[in-house]
Amino acid sequence: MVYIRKKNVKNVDYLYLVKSTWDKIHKTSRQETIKYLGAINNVTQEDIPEEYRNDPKIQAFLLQNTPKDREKREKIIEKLQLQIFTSLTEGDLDGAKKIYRAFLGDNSLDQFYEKILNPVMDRIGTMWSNGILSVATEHVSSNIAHSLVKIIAEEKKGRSLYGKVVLTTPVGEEHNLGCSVMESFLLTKGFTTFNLSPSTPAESVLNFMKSVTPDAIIISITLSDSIPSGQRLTKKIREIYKRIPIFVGGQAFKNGSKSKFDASVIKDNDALGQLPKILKAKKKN
Ligand code: B12
Repeated sequence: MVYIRKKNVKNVDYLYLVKSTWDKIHKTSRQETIKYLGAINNVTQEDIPEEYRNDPKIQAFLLQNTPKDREKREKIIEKLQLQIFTSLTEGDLDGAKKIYRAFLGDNSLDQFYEKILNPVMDRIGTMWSNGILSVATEHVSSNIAHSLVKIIAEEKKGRSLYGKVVLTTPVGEEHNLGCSVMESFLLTKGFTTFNLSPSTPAESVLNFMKSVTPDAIIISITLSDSIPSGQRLTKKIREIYKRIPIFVGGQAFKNGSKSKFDASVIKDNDALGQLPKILKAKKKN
């Protein structure tokens, strides 16, 4: 395994490319410096020997640690996006996991979703709608993305501290990776989640709510055609739960839909990192 090590000398971080190998005889790992890379602010991708340059772990480290120059940062993100695009479209869950793990070494989970996975799903959708990708490839990609998010949710589950959140999509709305992504992120932030998506009839949501008494509801809507169904679901929940915080959001609101909901509509699709704060603030009120 190859990674970058930081050494601080007189308040300046210096980087080294290091190879770690397992010494079978002494049953210990050995570190060997492959290359001294220089002071952190001057290191670029070009300083990394070509055979290691595309290693997701190295990319992720550079992304987090040498981000002063925007252009460099964008190049690294592009590379990681391309790598995860290949894993998703080729049905390679192990490859996708490797990229996620490498990225998470030095970056946060919401960054992984907002900078890597979501834009790639967006690109896959555009390529599919332009006839560049087949329906089958789009389905394979979406299934791998779901499996990846499920694995993340399972391994990242934290202690339950901040209350119970129900996530769902209204009837007719089959897009539910958004709910799974939000669920996995909220789990890491100490929420208990119940993901009822996709396309849950209002009656089932209400019955479920009776049994778990949640603290908040999140409704994700992707298609603008599903907005009326989302409004009906919100209305039915409100008839019984007058004060429960309901949050509505998703791609259907990307173009500034003015549809009225008896709920908080969150139009910023990049609000993932803010979501725990928003939920906690509502709980206090
Ligand atoms: C995968 C996919 C599918 C899969 C869904 C599988 C599944 N179980 O989810 C399948 C194959 C079923 C599918 C079907 C269809 N799809 Co589709 N699909 C996609 C694709 C490629 C990815 C969606 C995705 O998972 N994104 C990643 C997730 C994580 O992002 P997200 O949902 O936006 O969620 C994030 C944020 O929005 C936000 N968020 C979401 N909800 C909420 C709620 C709150 C409260 C908050 C705060 C935040 C928030 O946080 C989330 C995490 O960061 C998109 C392309 C794209 N642009 O996204 C097209 C896309 C959405 N699909 C599209 C279409 C047209 C369809 C179909 C109508 C195709 C057809 N003719 O059959 C059907 C409709 C099915 C239905 N009735 O719902 C269009 C929609 C166009 C439009 N604007 O209306 C898109 C944009 C593709 C395109 N470019 O044309 N699709």
